[in-house]
Amino acid sequence: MPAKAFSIFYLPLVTLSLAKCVADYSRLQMAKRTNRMRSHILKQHVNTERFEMLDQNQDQCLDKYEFLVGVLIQQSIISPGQVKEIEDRFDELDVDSSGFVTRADFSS
Ligand SMILES: [Ca+2]
Repeated sequence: MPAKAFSIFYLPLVTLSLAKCVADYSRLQMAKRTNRMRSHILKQHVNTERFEMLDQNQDQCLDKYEFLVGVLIQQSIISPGQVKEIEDRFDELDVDSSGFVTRADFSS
C-alpha cells in the first residue's frame, strides 16, 4: 500500500519538478546565449558598412544617440517601430519643438 501511495502522489510531483528544472535550465542557457550575442554585437568593429547603418541621419557623424539606438536595435532589445513611438512621444512633450523638453513645455 505505501508503494501505491508513493506512485499516486510523489511520482507526478517528481515528474513536474524535473520538468521545471529542465525548463529553467533551458531558459538559463538561452539567456546566456542572448547575453553573449549582445556582447558580441556591442564589441563589433565599426567599419564603413556598420557606420553607414548606424548613422541614421546620414550626416557622416555618428552621435551617441544614433549609436545607442542602433546597438539596441541590433541586439533585438528594441524595434525600429518602438524607437519611432518613443521619438513621437518626445516630440509631443517638446511643445516648442526646441529639441529639448523643458519645464516650460510642461507649464503650457
Ligand atoms: Ca549622424
